[in-house]
Amino acid sequence: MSAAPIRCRLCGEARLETFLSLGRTPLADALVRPEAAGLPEERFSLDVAFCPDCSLVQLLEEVEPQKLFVDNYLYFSSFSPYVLEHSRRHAEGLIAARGLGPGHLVVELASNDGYLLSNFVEAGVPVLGIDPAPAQAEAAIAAGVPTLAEFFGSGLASRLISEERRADVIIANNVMAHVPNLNDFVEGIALLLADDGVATIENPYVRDLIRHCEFDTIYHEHFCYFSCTAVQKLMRRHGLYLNHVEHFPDLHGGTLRWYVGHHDEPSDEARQYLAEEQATGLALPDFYREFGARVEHVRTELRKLLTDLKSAGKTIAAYGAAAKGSTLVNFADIDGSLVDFVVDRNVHKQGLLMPGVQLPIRDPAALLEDKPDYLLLLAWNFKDEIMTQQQEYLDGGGRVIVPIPEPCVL
Ligand code: DWN
Repeated sequence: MSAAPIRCRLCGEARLETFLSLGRTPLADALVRPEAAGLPEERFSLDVAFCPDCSLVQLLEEVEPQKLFVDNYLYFSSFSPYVLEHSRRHAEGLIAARGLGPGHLVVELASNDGYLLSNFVEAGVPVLGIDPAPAQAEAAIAAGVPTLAEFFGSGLASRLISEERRADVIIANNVMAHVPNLNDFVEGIALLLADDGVATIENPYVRDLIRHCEFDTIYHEHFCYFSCTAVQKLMRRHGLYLNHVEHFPDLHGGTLRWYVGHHDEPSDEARQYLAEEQATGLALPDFYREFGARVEHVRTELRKLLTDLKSAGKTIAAYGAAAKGSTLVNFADIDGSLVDFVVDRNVHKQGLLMPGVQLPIRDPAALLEDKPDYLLLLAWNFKDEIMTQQQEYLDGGGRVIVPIPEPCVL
Protein backbone atom coordinates (compact mmCIF):
# COMPACT_ATOMS: atom_id res chain seq x y z
CA MET A 1 0.00 0.00 0.00
CA SER A 2 1.55 3.32 -1.03
CA ALA A 3 2.26 5.71 1.80
CA ALA A 4 -0.09 8.68 2.20
CA PRO A 5 1.23 11.76 0.33
CA ILE A 6 3.36 13.95 2.53
CA ARG A 7 1.40 17.12 3.15
CA CYS A 8 2.50 20.62 4.16
CA ARG A 9 2.73 20.91 7.95
CA LEU A 10 1.05 24.31 7.82
CA CYS A 11 -1.67 24.21 5.18
CA GLY A 12 -1.99 20.52 4.18
CA GLU A 13 -0.99 21.11 0.52
CA ALA A 14 0.28 17.91 -1.12
CA ARG A 15 2.33 19.49 -3.94
CA LEU A 16 5.53 20.04 -1.93
CA GLU A 17 8.67 20.76 -3.99
CA THR A 18 11.90 19.19 -2.69
CA PHE A 19 14.88 21.49 -3.37
CA LEU A 20 17.66 19.98 -1.23
CA SER A 21 18.67 16.52 -0.05
CA LEU A 22 21.42 16.16 2.54
CA GLY A 23 21.27 12.35 2.52
CA ARG A 24 20.52 10.01 5.39
CA THR A 25 22.16 11.48 8.50
CA PRO A 26 22.26 10.62 12.22
CA LEU A 27 20.31 12.82 14.66
CA ALA A 28 22.32 16.01 15.18
CA ASP A 29 22.22 15.97 18.97
CA ALA A 30 22.39 12.19 19.43
CA LEU A 31 25.98 12.26 20.64
CA VAL A 32 27.57 8.81 20.86
CA ARG A 33 28.86 7.24 24.07
CA PRO A 34 32.42 5.89 23.79
CA GLU A 35 31.23 2.35 24.50
CA ALA A 36 29.04 2.58 21.38
CA ALA A 37 31.90 3.75 19.12
CA GLY A 38 31.86 2.04 15.74
CA LEU A 39 28.33 0.70 16.18
CA PRO A 40 25.74 1.74 13.58
CA GLU A 41 23.61 4.79 14.44
CA GLU A 42 20.01 5.46 13.43
CA ARG A 43 19.88 7.58 10.27
CA PHE A 44 17.01 9.47 8.72
CA SER A 45 16.65 11.24 5.38
CA LEU A 46 17.22 15.00 5.49
CA ASP A 47 15.22 16.31 2.51
CA VAL A 48 13.94 19.89 2.42
CA ALA A 49 10.83 21.01 0.54
CA PHE A 50 8.94 24.23 -0.25
CA CYS A 51 5.15 24.58 -0.13
CA PRO A 52 3.91 26.60 -3.14
CA ASP A 53 0.67 27.35 -1.28
CA CYS A 54 1.82 28.86 2.04
CA SER A 55 5.59 29.13 1.27
CA LEU A 56 6.62 27.13 4.35
CA VAL A 57 10.04 25.45 4.00
CA GLN A 58 10.03 22.12 5.81
CA LEU A 59 11.53 18.64 6.20
CA LEU A 60 9.78 15.71 4.55
CA GLU A 61 10.76 13.02 7.04
CA GLU A 62 9.55 13.28 10.63
CA VAL A 63 11.46 11.93 13.63
CA GLU A 64 9.37 11.52 16.78
CA PRO A 65 10.03 14.33 19.28
CA GLN A 66 10.55 11.84 22.14
CA LYS A 67 13.67 10.57 20.34
CA LEU A 68 14.83 14.10 19.51
CA PHE A 69 14.25 16.01 22.74
CA VAL A 70 13.77 13.57 25.60
CA ASP A 71 15.80 10.41 25.26
CA ASN A 72 19.23 12.00 24.99
CA TYR A 73 19.06 15.80 24.56
CA LEU A 74 22.21 17.58 25.71
CA TYR A 75 21.67 21.19 24.55
CA PHE A 76 21.79 23.61 27.49
CA SER A 77 21.28 27.27 26.53
CA SER A 78 23.36 28.57 29.41
CA PHE A 79 26.65 27.51 27.82
CA SER A 80 26.35 30.37 25.30
CA PRO A 81 27.06 33.79 26.90
CA TYR A 82 25.73 35.50 23.75
CA VAL A 83 22.39 33.73 24.16
CA LEU A 84 22.28 34.66 27.86
CA GLU A 85 22.85 38.37 27.09
CA HIS A 86 20.33 38.32 24.24
CA SER A 87 17.77 36.75 26.60
CA ARG A 88 18.43 39.24 29.39
CA ARG A 89 17.80 42.15 27.02
CA HIS A 90 14.63 40.48 25.74
CA ALA A 91 13.25 40.02 29.27
CA GLU A 92 14.11 43.55 30.36
CA GLY A 93 12.51 44.95 27.22
CA LEU A 94 9.25 43.08 27.78
CA ILE A 95 9.11 44.00 31.50
CA ALA A 96 9.56 47.69 30.65
CA ALA A 97 7.29 47.78 27.59
CA ARG A 98 4.41 45.93 29.21
CA GLY A 99 4.85 47.02 32.82
CA LEU A 100 5.11 43.39 33.95
CA GLY A 101 4.91 42.74 37.68
CA PRO A 102 3.62 40.36 40.36
CA GLY A 103 0.11 40.30 38.85
CA HIS A 104 1.26 38.99 35.46
CA LEU A 105 2.30 35.60 34.11
CA VAL A 106 5.10 34.89 31.61
CA VAL A 107 5.15 31.42 30.06
CA GLU A 108 8.10 30.16 28.03
CA LEU A 109 7.74 27.24 25.64
CA ALA A 110 10.99 25.23 25.42
CA SER A 111 12.38 27.01 28.47
CA ASN A 112 15.46 24.71 28.56
CA ASP A 113 17.47 25.26 31.79
CA GLY A 114 15.65 28.42 32.84
CA TYR A 115 18.27 30.63 31.14
CA LEU A 116 15.66 33.23 30.08
CA LEU A 117 12.84 32.97 32.65
CA SER A 118 15.32 33.46 35.51
CA ASN A 119 15.45 37.14 34.45
CA PHE A 120 11.70 37.46 35.11
CA VAL A 121 12.00 35.59 38.42
CA GLU A 122 14.65 38.09 39.54
CA ALA A 123 12.26 40.93 38.61
CA GLY A 124 9.44 39.41 40.68
CA VAL A 125 7.31 38.44 37.66
CA PRO A 126 5.55 35.04 37.99
CA VAL A 127 6.69 32.54 35.36
CA LEU A 128 6.05 29.04 34.08
CA GLY A 129 8.55 27.11 31.99
CA ILE A 130 7.50 24.25 29.71
CA ASP A 131 10.19 21.91 28.35
CA PRO A 132 10.02 18.15 27.71
CA ALA A 133 13.77 17.58 28.17
CA PRO A 134 14.06 16.12 31.71
CA ALA A 135 17.62 17.21 32.55
CA GLN A 136 17.00 20.78 31.37
CA ALA A 137 13.65 21.02 33.23
CA GLU A 138 15.35 19.71 36.38
CA ALA A 139 18.12 22.31 36.06
CA ALA A 140 15.51 25.06 35.64
CA ILE A 141 13.57 23.99 38.73
CA ALA A 142 16.82 23.85 40.72
CA ALA A 143 17.48 27.43 39.53
CA GLY A 144 14.10 28.56 40.91
CA VAL A 145 12.13 28.50 37.65
CA PRO A 146 8.83 26.55 37.97
CA THR A 147 8.81 24.17 34.99
CA LEU A 148 6.56 21.48 33.51
CA ALA A 149 8.57 18.73 31.80
CA GLU A 150 6.03 18.26 29.00
CA PHE A 151 5.54 18.96 25.30
CA PHE A 152 3.36 22.03 24.65
CA GLY A 153 0.21 21.95 22.53
CA SER A 154 -3.52 22.66 22.65
CA GLY A 155 -4.03 19.89 25.23
CA LEU A 156 -1.64 21.35 27.80
CA ALA A 157 -2.91 24.86 27.03
CA SER A 158 -6.52 23.75 27.70
CA ARG A 159 -5.41 22.21 31.00
CA LEU A 160 -3.65 25.39 32.07
CA ILE A 161 -6.58 27.67 31.24
CA SER A 162 -8.93 25.32 33.10
CA GLU A 163 -6.76 26.22 36.11
CA GLU A 164 -7.51 29.88 35.38
CA ARG A 165 -3.97 30.47 34.07
CA ARG A 166 -3.69 32.66 30.96
CA ALA A 167 -0.37 34.16 29.91
CA ASP A 168 0.23 37.88 29.53
CA VAL A 169 3.43 36.99 27.64
CA ILE A 170 4.32 33.76 25.88
CA ILE A 171 7.93 33.36 24.76
CA ALA A 172 8.81 30.67 22.23
CA ASN A 173 12.48 30.82 21.20
CA ASN A 174 13.80 28.10 18.87
CA VAL A 175 10.84 25.82 19.39
CA MET A 176 8.16 26.58 16.78
CA ALA A 177 10.52 25.12 14.18
CA HIS A 178 10.92 22.04 16.37
CA VAL A 179 7.33 20.82 16.51
CA PRO A 180 5.88 18.32 14.01
CA ASN A 181 2.30 19.40 14.70
CA LEU A 182 2.66 23.09 13.93
CA ASN A 183 -1.06 23.91 14.00
CA ASP A 184 -1.64 22.24 17.36
CA PHE A 185 1.30 24.18 18.80
CA VAL A 186 -0.04 27.55 17.58
CA GLU A 187 -3.59 26.64 18.63
CA GLY A 188 -2.13 26.14 22.11
CA ILE A 189 -0.61 29.63 21.99
CA ALA A 190 -3.94 31.11 20.90
CA LEU A 191 -5.74 29.37 23.80
CA LEU A 192 -3.19 30.27 26.48
CA LEU A 193 -2.49 33.88 25.47
CA ALA A 194 -4.56 36.53 27.28
CA ASP A 195 -6.67 38.75 25.00
CA ASP A 196 -4.28 41.71 25.43
CA GLY A 197 -1.20 39.51 25.64
CA VAL A 198 1.77 39.15 23.29
CA ALA A 199 3.63 36.09 22.12
CA THR A 200 7.23 36.56 20.97
CA ILE A 201 8.54 33.78 18.74
CA GLU A 202 12.17 33.48 17.62
CA ASN A 203 13.55 31.18 14.93
CA PRO A 204 16.31 31.29 12.30
CA TYR A 205 15.11 33.36 9.31
CA VAL A 206 14.85 31.26 6.14
CA ARG A 207 15.95 34.27 4.05
CA ASP A 208 19.30 34.42 5.91
CA LEU A 209 19.67 30.63 5.74
CA ILE A 210 19.37 30.70 1.94
CA ARG A 211 21.31 33.94 1.34
CA HIS A 212 24.28 32.87 3.52
CA CYS A 213 24.18 29.19 2.54
CA GLU A 214 23.58 28.12 6.13
CA PHE A 215 22.57 24.59 5.15
CA ASP A 216 24.07 23.23 8.37
CA THR A 217 21.12 24.80 10.25
CA ILE A 218 19.07 22.06 8.62
CA TYR A 219 18.75 19.03 10.89
CA HIS A 220 15.95 16.76 12.12
CA GLU A 221 15.12 18.92 15.17
CA HIS A 222 14.20 21.72 12.76
CA PHE A 223 11.02 20.51 11.05
CA CYS A 224 10.33 24.01 9.59
CA TYR A 225 12.22 27.09 8.32
CA PHE A 226 10.14 30.23 8.53
CA SER A 227 9.49 33.34 6.46
CA CYS A 228 7.22 36.16 7.66
CA THR A 229 4.81 35.17 4.91
CA ALA A 230 4.47 31.64 6.29
CA VAL A 231 4.26 32.85 9.89
CA GLN A 232 1.48 35.29 9.01
CA LYS A 233 -0.52 32.54 7.27
CA LEU A 234 0.07 30.16 10.17
CA MET A 235 -1.05 32.68 12.81
CA ARG A 236 -4.17 33.71 10.91
CA ARG A 237 -5.36 30.08 10.88
CA HIS A 238 -5.61 30.38 14.68
CA GLY A 239 -7.05 33.89 15.07
CA LEU A 240 -3.65 35.42 15.76
CA TYR A 241 -1.92 38.25 13.92
CA LEU A 242 1.72 38.98 13.05
CA ASN A 243 2.14 42.50 14.46
CA HIS A 244 5.87 43.13 14.63
CA VAL A 245 9.23 41.76 13.50
CA GLU A 246 12.76 42.22 14.88
CA HIS A 247 15.89 40.94 13.11
CA PHE A 248 18.97 39.67 14.93
CA PRO A 249 21.54 39.04 12.15
CA ASP A 250 24.23 37.71 14.52
CA LEU A 251 22.07 35.19 16.39
CA HIS A 252 22.21 31.61 15.08
CA GLY A 253 23.17 32.88 11.62
CA GLY A 254 20.22 35.29 11.41
CA THR A 255 17.11 35.12 13.61
CA LEU A 256 13.74 36.83 13.42
CA ARG A 257 11.59 37.57 16.46
CA TRP A 258 7.90 37.65 15.54
CA TYR A 259 5.42 39.41 17.84
CA VAL A 260 1.89 38.03 17.57
CA GLY A 261 -1.41 38.81 19.32
CA HIS A 262 -5.17 38.42 19.18
CA HIS A 263 -5.66 41.79 17.48
CA ASP A 264 -4.57 42.89 13.98
CA GLU A 265 -2.19 45.81 14.72
CA PRO A 266 0.75 45.43 12.28
CA SER A 267 3.78 47.71 12.75
CA ASP A 268 5.63 49.34 9.84
CA GLU A 269 8.41 46.73 10.28
CA ALA A 270 5.93 43.86 9.94
CA ARG A 271 4.43 45.37 6.79
CA GLN A 272 7.94 46.04 5.40
CA TYR A 273 9.17 42.47 5.91
CA LEU A 274 6.04 41.01 4.29
CA ALA A 275 6.30 43.39 1.33
CA GLU A 276 10.04 42.70 0.91
CA GLU A 277 9.45 38.93 0.86
CA GLN A 278 6.93 39.37 -1.94
CA ALA A 279 9.33 41.64 -3.84
CA THR A 280 12.34 39.30 -3.48
CA GLY A 281 10.42 36.15 -4.37
CA LEU A 282 10.89 34.46 -0.95
CA ALA A 283 7.36 33.11 -1.34
CA LEU A 284 8.16 31.51 -4.73
CA PRO A 285 9.96 28.23 -5.51
CA ASP A 286 12.64 29.85 -7.73
CA PHE A 287 14.19 31.49 -4.66
CA TYR A 288 15.23 28.02 -3.41
CA ARG A 289 16.03 26.22 -6.67
CA GLU A 290 19.76 27.10 -6.87
CA PHE A 291 20.41 26.38 -3.19
CA GLY A 292 21.44 22.76 -3.73
CA ALA A 293 24.21 23.73 -6.16
CA ARG A 294 25.55 26.33 -3.72
CA VAL A 295 25.57 23.80 -0.90
CA GLU A 296 27.52 21.35 -3.07
CA HIS A 297 30.06 24.13 -3.79
CA VAL A 298 30.63 24.76 -0.06
CA ARG A 299 31.08 21.03 0.57
CA THR A 300 33.64 20.73 -2.25
CA GLU A 301 35.59 23.84 -1.23
CA LEU A 302 35.65 22.92 2.47
CA ARG A 303 36.85 19.36 1.80
CA LYS A 304 39.56 20.70 -0.54
CA LEU A 305 40.75 23.21 2.06
CA LEU A 306 40.96 20.59 4.82
CA THR A 307 42.52 17.94 2.58
CA ASP A 308 45.18 20.37 1.33
CA LEU A 309 46.06 21.36 4.91
CA LYS A 310 46.35 17.71 5.97
CA SER A 311 48.52 16.96 2.90
CA ALA A 312 50.78 19.79 4.02
CA GLY A 313 51.20 18.04 7.37
CA LYS A 314 48.96 20.39 9.34
CA THR A 315 46.84 19.31 12.33
CA ILE A 316 43.15 20.32 12.53
CA ALA A 317 40.64 20.37 15.40
CA ALA A 318 37.09 21.75 15.51
CA TYR A 319 35.16 24.01 17.89
CA GLY A 320 31.54 23.42 18.91
CA ALA A 321 29.81 20.03 19.14
CA ALA A 322 26.81 21.90 17.77
CA ALA A 323 23.77 20.35 16.11
CA LYS A 324 24.67 22.39 13.02
CA GLY A 325 28.17 20.95 13.30
CA SER A 326 26.74 17.44 13.02
CA THR A 327 25.02 18.31 9.74
CA LEU A 328 28.20 19.90 8.36
CA VAL A 329 30.67 17.15 9.26
CA ASN A 330 28.35 14.35 8.16
CA PHE A 331 27.28 15.97 4.88
CA ALA A 332 30.89 16.88 4.03
CA ASP A 333 32.21 13.60 5.45
CA ILE A 334 34.69 15.39 7.73
CA ASP A 335 35.89 12.48 9.87
CA GLY A 336 39.01 11.55 11.83
CA SER A 337 41.07 11.46 8.64
CA LEU A 338 40.79 15.26 8.55
CA VAL A 339 39.91 16.46 12.07
CA ASP A 340 41.47 15.04 15.26
CA PHE A 341 38.89 16.17 17.85
CA VAL A 342 36.13 18.67 18.65
CA VAL A 343 36.07 20.94 21.72
CA ASP A 344 32.96 22.21 23.49
CA ARG A 345 32.29 24.08 26.75
CA ASN A 346 29.17 22.05 27.45
CA VAL A 347 30.40 19.54 30.05
CA HIS A 348 27.50 17.22 29.21
CA LYS A 349 28.98 16.78 25.70
CA GLN A 350 32.63 16.29 26.71
CA GLY A 351 33.80 12.68 26.57
CA LEU A 352 31.17 11.76 23.97
CA LEU A 353 31.54 11.43 20.19
CA MET A 354 29.97 13.53 17.39
CA PRO A 355 27.14 11.64 15.66
CA GLY A 356 28.07 9.75 12.46
CA VAL A 357 31.74 10.70 12.03
CA GLN A 358 32.26 9.95 15.74
CA LEU A 359 34.88 12.65 16.39
CA PRO A 360 35.82 12.79 20.12
CA ILE A 361 34.54 15.83 22.06
CA ARG A 362 36.93 17.39 24.57
CA ASP A 363 37.20 20.41 26.89
CA PRO A 364 38.43 23.57 25.08
CA ALA A 365 41.60 23.35 27.25
CA ALA A 366 42.71 20.65 24.78
CA LEU A 367 43.48 23.43 22.29
CA LEU A 368 46.34 24.65 24.50
CA GLU A 369 47.46 21.11 25.31
CA ASP A 370 47.57 19.76 21.72
CA LYS A 371 48.01 23.10 19.89
CA PRO A 372 46.37 22.06 16.58
CA ASP A 373 47.51 24.25 13.66
CA TYR A 374 43.91 24.97 12.56
CA LEU A 375 40.51 25.20 14.27
CA LEU A 376 37.38 24.56 12.19
CA LEU A 377 34.52 26.62 13.68
CA LEU A 378 31.48 24.32 13.65
CA ALA A 379 29.79 26.91 15.90
CA TRP A 380 30.66 29.68 13.41
CA ASN A 381 27.58 31.60 14.55
CA PHE A 382 29.53 32.45 17.73
CA LYS A 383 32.80 33.29 15.90
CA ASP A 384 33.55 36.56 17.70
CA GLU A 385 32.77 35.16 21.13
CA ILE A 386 34.84 32.01 20.57
CA MET A 387 37.85 33.87 19.11
CA THR A 388 37.85 36.26 22.07
CA GLN A 389 37.63 33.33 24.45
CA GLN A 390 40.42 31.44 22.63
CA GLN A 391 42.80 34.40 22.28
CA GLU A 392 45.65 32.46 23.95
CA TYR A 393 45.33 29.68 21.35
CA LEU A 394 45.35 32.29 18.57
CA ASP A 395 48.31 34.14 20.11
CA GLY A 396 50.16 30.82 20.01
CA GLY A 397 49.76 30.73 16.23
CA GLY A 398 46.50 28.82 15.91
CA ARG A 399 44.44 29.69 12.81
CA VAL A 400 40.65 29.61 12.49
CA ILE A 401 38.67 28.14 9.58
CA VAL A 402 35.15 29.53 9.09
CA PRO A 403 33.08 27.12 6.92
CA ILE A 404 29.92 29.18 6.23
CA PRO A 405 28.94 31.07 4.01
CA GLU A 406 32.20 30.39 2.13
CA PRO A 407 35.09 28.33 3.62
CA CYS A 408 37.95 30.67 4.57
CA VAL A 409 40.96 30.87 6.91
CA LEU A 410 41.13 33.90 9.24
O1 DWN B 1 17.63 25.28 17.64
C1 DWN B 1 18.57 24.98 18.39
C2 DWN B 1 19.68 25.93 18.62
C3 DWN B 1 19.13 27.18 19.23
O2 DWN B 1 20.63 25.39 19.51
C4 DWN B 1 18.60 23.70 19.08
N1 DWN B 1 17.73 22.77 18.36
C5 DWN B 1 19.97 23.06 19.15
C6 DWN B 1 21.04 24.07 19.23
O3 DWN B 1 21.66 24.10 17.96
P1 DWN B 1 23.24 24.18 17.95
O4 DWN B 1 23.81 23.09 18.85
O5 DWN B 1 23.74 24.26 16.55
O6 DWN B 1 23.39 25.57 18.68
P2 DWN B 1 24.61 26.39 19.07
O7 DWN B 1 24.18 27.21 20.25
O8 DWN B 1 25.14 27.10 17.90
O9 DWN B 1 25.73 25.33 19.59
C7 DWN B 1 26.90 25.90 20.03
C8 DWN B 1 27.72 24.77 20.64
O10 DWN B 1 28.98 25.34 20.95
C9 DWN B 1 27.09 24.28 21.93
O11 DWN B 1 27.38 22.89 22.10
C10 DWN B 1 27.83 25.09 22.98
C11 DWN B 1 29.17 25.31 22.36
N2 DWN B 1 29.81 26.57 22.73
C12 DWN B 1 31.07 26.50 23.29
O12 DWN B 1 31.61 25.43 23.46
N3 DWN B 1 31.69 27.67 23.62
C13 DWN B 1 29.18 27.75 22.49
C14 DWN B 1 29.81 28.94 22.84
C15 DWN B 1 29.17 30.27 22.58
C16 DWN B 1 31.11 28.89 23.44
O13 DWN B 1 31.72 29.92 23.78
